[in-house]
Amino acid sequence: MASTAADILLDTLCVWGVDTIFGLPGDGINGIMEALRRRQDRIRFVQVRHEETAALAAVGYAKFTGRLGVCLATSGPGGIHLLNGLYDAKLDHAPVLAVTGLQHHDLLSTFTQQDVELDKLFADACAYNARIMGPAHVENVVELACRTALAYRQPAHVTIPIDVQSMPLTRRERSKGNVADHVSHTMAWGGGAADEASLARAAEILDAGSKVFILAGQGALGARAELLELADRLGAPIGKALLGKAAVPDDSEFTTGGVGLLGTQASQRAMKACDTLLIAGSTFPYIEFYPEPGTARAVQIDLDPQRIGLRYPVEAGLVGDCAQVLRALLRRVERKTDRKFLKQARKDMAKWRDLLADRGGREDVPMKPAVVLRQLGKLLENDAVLICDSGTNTAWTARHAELTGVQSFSCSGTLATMACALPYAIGAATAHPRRQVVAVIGDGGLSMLMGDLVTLRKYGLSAKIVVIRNDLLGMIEWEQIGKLGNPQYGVELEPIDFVKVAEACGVRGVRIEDPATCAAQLRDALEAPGPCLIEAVVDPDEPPFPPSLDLAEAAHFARAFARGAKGRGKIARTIAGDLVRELI
Ligand SMILES: Cc1ncc(C[n+]2csc(CCOP(=O)(O)OP(=O)(O)O)c2C)c(N)n1
Ligand SMILES: [Mg+2]
Repeated sequence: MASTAADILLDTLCVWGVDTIFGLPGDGINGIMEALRRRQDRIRFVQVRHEETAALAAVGYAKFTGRLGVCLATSGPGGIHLLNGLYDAKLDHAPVLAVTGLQHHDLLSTFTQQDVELDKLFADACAYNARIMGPAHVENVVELACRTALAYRQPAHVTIPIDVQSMPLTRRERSKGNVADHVSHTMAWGGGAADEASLARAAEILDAGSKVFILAGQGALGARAELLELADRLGAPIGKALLGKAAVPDDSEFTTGGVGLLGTQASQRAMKACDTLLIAGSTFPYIEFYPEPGTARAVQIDLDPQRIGLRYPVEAGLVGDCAQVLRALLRRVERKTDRKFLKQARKDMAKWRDLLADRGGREDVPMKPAVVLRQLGKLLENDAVLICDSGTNTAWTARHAELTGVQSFSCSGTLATMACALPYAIGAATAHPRRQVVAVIGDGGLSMLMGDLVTLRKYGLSAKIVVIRNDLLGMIEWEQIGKLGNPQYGVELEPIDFVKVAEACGVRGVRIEDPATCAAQLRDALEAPGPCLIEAVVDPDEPPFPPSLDLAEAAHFARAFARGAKGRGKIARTIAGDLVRELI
């Protein structure tokens, strides 16, 4: 029997090492489903309940493995549902391939049923985007899609008309120039080494500085030993962008933790005070948190030359793999005897750790979200995968869940989409069935895609889902009040009993309301085999901001309350800054 286009598609994916596809069937991909059915021994099809879950699960899979994440959706609405996940892949540089169906090749663009030209729709999201025109077109296109996604760490997309999927490849299908077997399936990577001249300039800049700060991002995730050695050599504290949280462990004496709004005061102080900045694999987007332009000399390491100088006027750009470039720098830079800057950062960090211990040890009821995340951090296994969603839950996780050992972490960093955490957990648990996978998610975010709790059950994925329940689109309320000075509007959520939802999906559910039992309940839930949903009922009035507000922020609160914002007394009591209490 001659191979069909769908057979060639899947055989090509197999050659590229794909063994897992997240998706949901539909009449626009039945040809591909049939080819999948016949390859169950080689490719695992993970059926999800929403195509957005499929795309985000593929992103999670790619982020936690470095391998190609693959999602599959039917023509029209199924494909459209993938889009948010593909943008997540684009913005956070995850290699993802989307495969979709199109209507019959000879009915396309005739207002036929589900006639959505998905290649056009995905044009902005995907680095490679192709419509397959016949069975002889499959191998070269799919090969290029896989290669592009991996090479550029971007989403790629291939769409195949439903009738083409089942067409066998015959000799007459080929055009003369499309010689059979003319493409290679060997993946090749760039050298990853920076050029000599830039390395010499970078070493000169780092040697000249007396207050060096290292900003580590996602690109530095594989460079832990090198970062720590360089930090020691230069007496330089390391601050971490959120996607770089696992670059060095939070308990290292060389890190000041996170940077930015979700970060620590120790990082902020060091980043603002440094005279030399080394940006290692980060394009952390909040430019206002960098040193004032002109106050620090800067060096940047990035795989992508396009990204050099994007956020700060660097004097040397080192294009290459972080670990390799850092090793090259280590061969060139001197050890600094002046350790004052590092000492100050350590002092600031010790103070910050005291504050975290205080915040995470509170016994108030309703429970403070920091209590949950602090305990959770302590209970994570040495190689756990930690995921968070978008909202105040991001702030609690970023600050209070300390990563140690060889734990991994990610979230939707740059797109910051809600609802990524459960799909990422599905992707991570599928890829790493023996690692502990824990996802922290807001009640708003979970309710968007919670049908996929049942996917954990269906595939026996032992992920633990921690819902931070505040019955609120928390982050938005704080922005309305604290950033704009407006009373809150449209942010209250009709309560959902997530324990019951989990149980209805065949997943164990646990509710934690009391800080006194939080640690023990979390431990039990994490230790129990199989998936589990942990609903942590928290104080909705706890602000996700740093522990002190500036005058402008305090004034926003005062203005919002003067204009009728609800919870004046309660919110004022929970805000650490005396300024607010004085103003309202
Ligand atoms: C898909 C999507 N819609 C809207 C937003 C804007 N947004 C950011 S955080 C947030 C609130 C999230 O609420 P919840 O999931 O309950 O988390 P919480 O802030 O309460 O921790 C919203 C609406 C977003 N980032 N993504
Ligand atoms: Mg919420």
